[in-house]
Amino acid sequence: PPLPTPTILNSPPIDLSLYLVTSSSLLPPGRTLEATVEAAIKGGVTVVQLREKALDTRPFIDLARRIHAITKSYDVPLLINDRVDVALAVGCEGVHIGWDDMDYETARRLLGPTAIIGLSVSSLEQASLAAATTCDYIGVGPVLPTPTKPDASSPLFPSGVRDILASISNTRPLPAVAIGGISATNVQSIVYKSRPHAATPISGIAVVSAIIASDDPESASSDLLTRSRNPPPWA
Ligand code: TZP
Ligand code: MG
Repeated sequence: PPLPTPTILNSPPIDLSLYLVTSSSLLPPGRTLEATVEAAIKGGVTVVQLREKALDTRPFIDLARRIHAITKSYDVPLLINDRVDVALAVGCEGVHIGWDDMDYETARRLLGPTAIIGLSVSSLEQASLAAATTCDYIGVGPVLPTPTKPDASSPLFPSGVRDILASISNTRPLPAVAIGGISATNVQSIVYKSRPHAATPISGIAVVSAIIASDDPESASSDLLTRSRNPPPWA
């Protein structure tokens, strides 16, 4: 008989609807990341990833502690990009890692069964590698070209996201967020066009600049959330 679908014992239910990825370098002058994250959560952000490539370990941990105090007070999970050690030091909810970071199994062993661990997926091959782990979700992208990540691989476009979701739908469908170049003007179309036929659609969208660089992160967040939940006018 076919093997039963593995039960994911270690997934806490995570609301991935609106996933904020930080980048302090994109903040408007005079506004702190703390104020930005709090406003974004008030606007509807459901999960925060601290992604601060330019920070050394000590200031990264200090910032992560301050951000975690905020996210925790709203019951929003905080994930750390790349750095399992920083997540452990801070005691936050998990990490987001890619294929040059610590390997998934080691990260899981260090962080424990209840931590949230997300993996980056930019290709069908990475999708199948991720689906073979017990990771909690995948971040799929870049959907569109984006100046925020100049070293990103070539854009997948919504059709590429759709192919990736479809490719793992029979083995281990994973909650997925799309990332890269998503803004208020294209979010509806991206969510709609990336829906695979007969497979699980994306669980949310992840953005950096559309919230971090916005003059009004709270309304930028609520606008993204509302739009992502409604089909485009032409659909
Ligand atoms: N991974 C793929 S694209 C990207 C990351 C971290 C950056 C997305 O930034 P933006 O500003 O939302 O396009
Ligand atoms: Mg990484």
